[in-house]
Amino acid sequence: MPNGQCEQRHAKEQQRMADIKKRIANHPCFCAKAHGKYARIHLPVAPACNVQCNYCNRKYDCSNESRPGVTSRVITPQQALERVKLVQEKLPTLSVVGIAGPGDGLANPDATLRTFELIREHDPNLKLCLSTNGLMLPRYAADLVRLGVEHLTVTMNAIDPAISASIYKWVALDGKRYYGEEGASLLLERQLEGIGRTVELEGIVKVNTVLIPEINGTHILEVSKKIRELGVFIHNIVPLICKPEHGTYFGEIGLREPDTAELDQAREAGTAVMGSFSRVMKHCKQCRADAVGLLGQDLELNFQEVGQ
Ligand code: CLF
Ligand code: SF4
Repeated sequence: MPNGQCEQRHAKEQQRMADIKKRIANHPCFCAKAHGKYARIHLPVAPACNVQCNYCNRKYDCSNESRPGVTSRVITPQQALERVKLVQEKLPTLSVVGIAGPGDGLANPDATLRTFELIREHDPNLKLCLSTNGLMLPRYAADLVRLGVEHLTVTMNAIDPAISASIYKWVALDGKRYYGEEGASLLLERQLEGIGRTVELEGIVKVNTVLIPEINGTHILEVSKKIRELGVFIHNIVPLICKPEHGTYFGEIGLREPDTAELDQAREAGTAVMGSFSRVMKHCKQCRADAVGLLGQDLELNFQEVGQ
């Protein structure tokens, strides 16, 4: 590429980063500096899921963003709106409304989109945030951005279907289940397409990757490289949580969790690829699908009056 074009491209990317940094300034997950100051609420409106991760037990919340062992009661979009209004009265630092399960938001598109629509009409200043496995993102990226869902998380554990095939038992699309590498390739293809489309539409994307030392331990760097190329803003590498009592496939076969040194090492390597400290998340609390409050300091609120 000629020098002039290269400089132009670099300047455009710098401008994009500066713009993203402004937009994430009060998002406690996307911006490390914001996490002690701003709170989020998760609305558990999405019970179903369209993939089966081997570290997940469907009795619990989506393990892509939560620790197994806690469950959320599902609520309707209207109840979700009432919950947000109630929390806003008690928590003036509330800046983000997210949907993170207990299944996958986009496997429950009607409830998820309706909830975002109601919250957007109620208060245009609240940031809207969705966490998804990405399978249905190509179909809904435009709807999400149109509704003002500017913050999107896609859980992507590998960019090689031969590796992902050990992580996902099946992937279901339009009424059909796909297994092994076929399912893994389908998921990967759609994750890449969905992320690309969201970035194109100026959504801000985070990728979560579950560090499973015996499966993707040496591969995560490749995920960082790929997502940086796609324009993803931040990489969140979280540890596999896997105990026999969680009733997951990985728990049953005794797959080990990473130790702190392995997690630190993966995050450091990711930082080198992503280009700066602020582009690898290190403060994730793997919170549950109905969490409310500052990260790591969840409030115990009684929601009886707004539909348990
Ligand atoms: Fe929720 Fe996720 Fe939005 Fe944050 S959580 S949907 S991006 S508002 Fe945050 Fe919780 Fe970690 Fe998720 S600490 S599990 S990264
Ligand atoms: Fe479980 Fe989430 Fe995976 Fe679905 S995407 S199987 S809810 S961890």
